[in-house]
Amino acid sequence: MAKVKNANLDVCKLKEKAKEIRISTIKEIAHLGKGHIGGAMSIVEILVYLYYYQMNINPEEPKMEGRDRLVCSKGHAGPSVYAVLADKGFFPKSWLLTLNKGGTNLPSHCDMTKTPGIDFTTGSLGQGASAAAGIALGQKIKDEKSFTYLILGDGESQEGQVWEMAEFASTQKLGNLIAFTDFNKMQLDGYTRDVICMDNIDTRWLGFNWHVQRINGHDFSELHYAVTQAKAVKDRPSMIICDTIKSFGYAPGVGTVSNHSMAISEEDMNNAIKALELEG
Ligand SMILES: Cc1ncc(C[n+]2csc(CCOP(=O)(O)OP(=O)(O)O)c2C)c(N)n1
Ligand SMILES: [Mg+2]
Repeated sequence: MAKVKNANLDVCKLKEKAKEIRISTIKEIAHLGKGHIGGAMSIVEILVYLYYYQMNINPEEPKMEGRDRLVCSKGHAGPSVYAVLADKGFFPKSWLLTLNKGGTNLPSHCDMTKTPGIDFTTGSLGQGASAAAGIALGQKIKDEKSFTYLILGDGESQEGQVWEMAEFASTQKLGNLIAFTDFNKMQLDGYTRDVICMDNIDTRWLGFNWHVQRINGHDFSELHYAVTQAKAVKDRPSMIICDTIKSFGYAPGVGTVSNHSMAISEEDMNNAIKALELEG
């Protein structure tokens, strides 16, 4: 994958932001005691690139007409989405420590009726895909210049609903729909390869006539190149397959399939934050 040198793309700043978002995410989950650390950590760079570089949004007016939308269809990644939304100013950062507690506005899975900045409620895997295609079609009918960004899990992509959406979105020529697959090779309690193998995921999307790219999902230059290419394709939706590491940045979860939802103690949290800060 080509890397783009763009004077406006400050990779150092984005990396610093990704580290901050990881720290906030770990704190949220540690405060609750347990949560979906693995899948939240693997999409941090995708979220940071979109929210801090690409998306036209307004935290003062979360439902602004004509805004870009993001549907995190793997709704269990809520904690890292919330860390970003709080940092952008959609709601006070103090809310982060209420994650999934009684009366919270930040449930474990994304909920558009509770959290400012969440564009669609997700958690039932596959459904966010259809919602995103519907939103993108609406934008197209209204002749908006905006984009809909969709984040799918690789385990989630075993859902038949995802492929129904794939067919629909290409038939409708939704050039304004840009999807990412968080290809971290793991799902709830095992390797994706051992459940329904996704090794041919690129050719599957190509088969549904999507524009397909494959990148390192933790590399901001590659993300920038891929999204720039995707935005230029007007007659087809785009899929950016992101090779990622589940639990990236939270070492106790890396390399183990028990990283889907983990207990995080105060000591674990402090060690993880220290490790991230030492990274430089
Ligand atoms: C329709 C549906 N079936 C099952 C689940 C339970 N579930 C939650 S997360 C998950 C695994 C998803 O794997 P993947 O999409 O790879 O996401 P990752 O864990 O890598 O973030 C499952 C099976 C669900 N939320 N929705
Ligand atoms: Mg996965």
